[in-house]
Amino acid sequence: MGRATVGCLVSLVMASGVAWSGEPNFDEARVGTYTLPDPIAGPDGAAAKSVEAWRAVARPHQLAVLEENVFGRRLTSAPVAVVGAVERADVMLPGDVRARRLQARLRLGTGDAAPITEVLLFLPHDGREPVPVLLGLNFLGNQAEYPDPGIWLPPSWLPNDEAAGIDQHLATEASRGWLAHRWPVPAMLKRGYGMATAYCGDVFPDRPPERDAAAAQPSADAPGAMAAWAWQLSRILDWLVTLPEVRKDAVAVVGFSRLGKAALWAGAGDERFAAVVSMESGCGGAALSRRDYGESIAAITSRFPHWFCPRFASFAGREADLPCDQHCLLALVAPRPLYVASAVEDRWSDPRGEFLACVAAEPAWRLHGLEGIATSDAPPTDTPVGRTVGYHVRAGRHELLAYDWQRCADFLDRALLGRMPPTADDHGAFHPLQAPLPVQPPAGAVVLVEADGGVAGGAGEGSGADRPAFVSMGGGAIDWKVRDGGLEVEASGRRSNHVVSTVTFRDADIHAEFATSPEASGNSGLYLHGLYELQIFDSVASRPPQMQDEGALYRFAPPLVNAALPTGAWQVYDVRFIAPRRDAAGAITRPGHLTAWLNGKLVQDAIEFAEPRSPYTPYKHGVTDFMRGVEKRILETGAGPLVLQDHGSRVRFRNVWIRPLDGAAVSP
Ligand code: GTR
Repeated sequence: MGRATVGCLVSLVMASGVAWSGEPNFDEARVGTYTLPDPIAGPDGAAAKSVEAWRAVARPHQLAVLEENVFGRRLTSAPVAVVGAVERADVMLPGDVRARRLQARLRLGTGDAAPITEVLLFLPHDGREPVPVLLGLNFLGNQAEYPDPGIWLPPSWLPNDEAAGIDQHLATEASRGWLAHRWPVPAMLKRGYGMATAYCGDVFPDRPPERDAAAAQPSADAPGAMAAWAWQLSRILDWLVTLPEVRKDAVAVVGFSRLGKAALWAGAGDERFAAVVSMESGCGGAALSRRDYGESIAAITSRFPHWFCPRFASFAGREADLPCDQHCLLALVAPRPLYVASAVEDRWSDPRGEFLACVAAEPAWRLHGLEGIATSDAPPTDTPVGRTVGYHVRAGRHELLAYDWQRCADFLDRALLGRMPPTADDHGAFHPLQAPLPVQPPAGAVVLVEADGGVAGGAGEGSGADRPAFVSMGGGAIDWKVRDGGLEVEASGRRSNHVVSTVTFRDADIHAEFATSPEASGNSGLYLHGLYELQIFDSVASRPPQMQDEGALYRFAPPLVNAALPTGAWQVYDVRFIAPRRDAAGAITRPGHLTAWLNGKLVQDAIEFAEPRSPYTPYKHGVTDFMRGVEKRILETGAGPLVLQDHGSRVRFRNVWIRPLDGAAVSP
């Protein structure tokens, strides 16, 4: 450690925050009325009438108002130097994504006191360089963003996080990949975007004592963490634009939550950022402060007094006196593309207030002859709107998910790169409900195993209308039994006593609840079409998780994060399976892809796969004539069964259902 940070450099001390004991308002009816300041007004209060007037007078004025009242003075630029050599490594990411990984230590400023930040950059390595890059800061160090043992562990102070394996304020091996579900590198690289990140605490550790570094009476507009993080982002940009692999005109700044606030402030002040993306940034970010809903100025400045300038706290309870509001921050992004993402259950961030700020910021784009968000009707859940200013509110809680990145990339494809987003097999968002267990099957689901472990249609041999949900490898009756509320694997010495669903499907959402058993390390699996195995395995302690661990798509990709639960606990998989497409000769014409959630965590993110790689598939190991016939039909129709695997362990299954996504499902 021993590094100076910007917190020290700016001698930041803030007046102690307002003690906040109020109840947040979550009642839309109690929000009240308010009047917003004009986001394109100059000091005389009159709206700019031309782009020139906005640029010369209104824009500098609006920036100054936000500096004085919310974020504090912007830090001045500083020379950036690479310390040591930039590390470049060619790596193969899950889904066979060829990538180049760059790591660099950047000294921001001169002298011993200058902070050093470590930048991690993944680039697609497929001849498409230079590429657009999405740059965002992270919460727990670069190593937590992606499970790659080659990523440097930062020497900086980290907040302790027991679940992430950080307990001495220092990065650990155990913390590798802990937040990978928030940073979907392979998926974004496949879309042609580079992904850059750095730890925010490299320049300003996120802790209130940081403000106690010096003077007792800081000026009312003294900068805080947001200003330091915005400065860090701009300095990283200084370096990114020197790289031949990076498109200088297409670096977007992105941030989630508190770091979304920082991304907005960075993008507002530094017009070299070609686009700005806020993910659930809430109060002090994209949400209007004048709306009394969710987190308030009183709440945020008392809990995080070090984030903003001291004057911001003085507006607690008198938001109407603020000479600006957060739509003024958004308006400073114009005419560049702006994307704002919210989540329905993230009421603390006020999703509606984030949408309304986009609407209120629109005059800044209109002044430029652009349309802005172009609607004042809040869109339904999971339905992105807007072409220059985009917005979505997805189902679910405060998190940063693959869905958010994918919709952000759809938006940037059009708004920044002028190209159409790929038309994927997109059957809407996939962030399944995984609690409480057992989860109620949705409409259209075909239940194979009931919530009590009973097997739909019974377990006996049958045909026609009586055909049971599963047959054995030989096509006959299964010998698995219902025990302790689950359909239990009848473990065989040869480890091939699998059960094969009689329903076949091509593209489908699959839900399976299961509990492992101690023998053979709780090994089992969901064999999709009998060809692609999602692992079931006792692997709670495996950090970072490996290819044989639970959550892995065996032989294709280890899980993004270890989401396994201990032996015997009921666990849950939800899988979106898009089968490969084949031509008449059986050759794959388009790879399949798969997204999987395990126990509430995203473990596979749009992983691509083609020909199966496991030597243990039921069409090889323990194969029967019946299974040869199943395999042949997969090649002919593209549709296949779900196979529950026997691997010598008495794993139990319950509440297993399939929801076909296309018309290719066949029920017996
Ligand atoms: C919360 C804070 C929010 C948001 C969030 C986060 O505690 O109240 O403003 O920034 O933290 O960054 O996770």
